[in-house]
Amino acid sequence: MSQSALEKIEQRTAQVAVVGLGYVGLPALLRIAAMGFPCQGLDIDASKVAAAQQAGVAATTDPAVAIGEADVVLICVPTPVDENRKPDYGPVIAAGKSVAPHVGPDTLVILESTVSPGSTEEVLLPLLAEGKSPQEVPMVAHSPERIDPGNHDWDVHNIPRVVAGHTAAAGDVAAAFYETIVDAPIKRMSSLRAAEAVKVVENSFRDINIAFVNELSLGFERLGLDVHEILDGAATKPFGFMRFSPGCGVGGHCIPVDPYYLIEQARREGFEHRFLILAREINEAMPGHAVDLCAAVADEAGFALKSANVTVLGLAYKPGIGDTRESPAIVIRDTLQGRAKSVRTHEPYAPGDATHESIADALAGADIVILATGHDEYRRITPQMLSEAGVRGVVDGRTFWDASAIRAAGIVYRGIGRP
Ligand code: SAJ
Repeated sequence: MSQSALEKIEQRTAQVAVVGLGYVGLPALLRIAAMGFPCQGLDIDASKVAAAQQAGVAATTDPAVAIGEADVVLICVPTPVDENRKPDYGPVIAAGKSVAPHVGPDTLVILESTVSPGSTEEVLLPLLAEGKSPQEVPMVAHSPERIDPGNHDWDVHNIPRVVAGHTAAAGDVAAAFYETIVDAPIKRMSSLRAAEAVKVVENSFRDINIAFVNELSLGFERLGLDVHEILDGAATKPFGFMRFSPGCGVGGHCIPVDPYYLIEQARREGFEHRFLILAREINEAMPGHAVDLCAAVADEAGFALKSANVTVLGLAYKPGIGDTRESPAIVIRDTLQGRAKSVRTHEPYAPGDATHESIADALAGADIVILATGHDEYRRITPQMLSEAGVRGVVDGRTFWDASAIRAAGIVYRGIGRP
């Protein structure tokens, strides 16, 4: 009798395939290989396959090669939203179709992508079961990924996981698998839907709390209060408060996206998540507010935004990386292009996406500088550098610079949530 997937996992002889070699799949594949499992990566993008191979793991664009002998298959593909903010299951559907012909009753397929409650059962499982008798359908589980790009303290090896199977047996095998690759608690959830709900709740929690401090910023600008001082004060409370930072917007492929998976699913069931929707509206309005602050700075400095050369520092959605997906800085750049005389950009982690590679060149001749991404590289920009470049106004989108030092240099300063 062939060894069961559980026995193979315990002996680390289970063949593991990882579908999708992006910021989630590649670290997972490397960790699985490091734990001694024979494994293969699969991606539709040959450059991602090459990157995995260069990182020392096997990878291919051929599903038959990657999945053919697999006992465990992880699906780690994107789950974006479309231009109407509707969940886009295209990558999950494509991955399910590429996996389906090569899996059988002894294979465990785990969806790690962030999806709304019910999706593993309603979207993926039917694809895997197509053309198969009930006895031939693979085991299916869900364990939402929790990778935080750029975070060096927490990654796939030490982030706790939640997991559930569409059957108890699938859940047992999935939990056993994660217990071999993760040095952290693995929490069994009662159902696939419960496991799916955990992730969208985690990220919706973050989005609404950022919206809270962003809305406070808009109010405090009018009250002449510095929201950062207030939040620092509130953060001295040792319990019952979690500090978030206001800014020029919320980007990335998680926080501004995941709430829509819950909003749409609940809407289909007749419930309107008014609070989640409002939080999204507040956060999506922040780039526009940052551009309005550019106009306010121009007015105060005695010129019009439409005659100003503006430099946008940062295009990425968060510091220390070059990922510009859903980035507020991109919205700021594009909005300014319709309101300023010229717009130049700088992005140290994705120079090819920007107009200027050096900070000095990006600053030279700028009337207004807006800091949109809080890259550490921008900490060395001094009021003197700004003055010498001819800068007359600054909008600090991430509360990054010293307002009084910039004002002392005769430069108009406005910051999100600052007087
Ligand atoms: N942001 C704020 N204020 C904050 C925190 C973030 O404006 O207080 C903005 C950031 O500038 C960025 C966006 O929100 O534009 C998202 O920032 P993020 O720190 O949440 O970074 P992400 O998108 O990489 O979120 C990931 C998520 N990980 C997964 O989805 C697996 C999220 O669940 C994590 O909570 C987050 O990392 C984290 O904790 O760093």
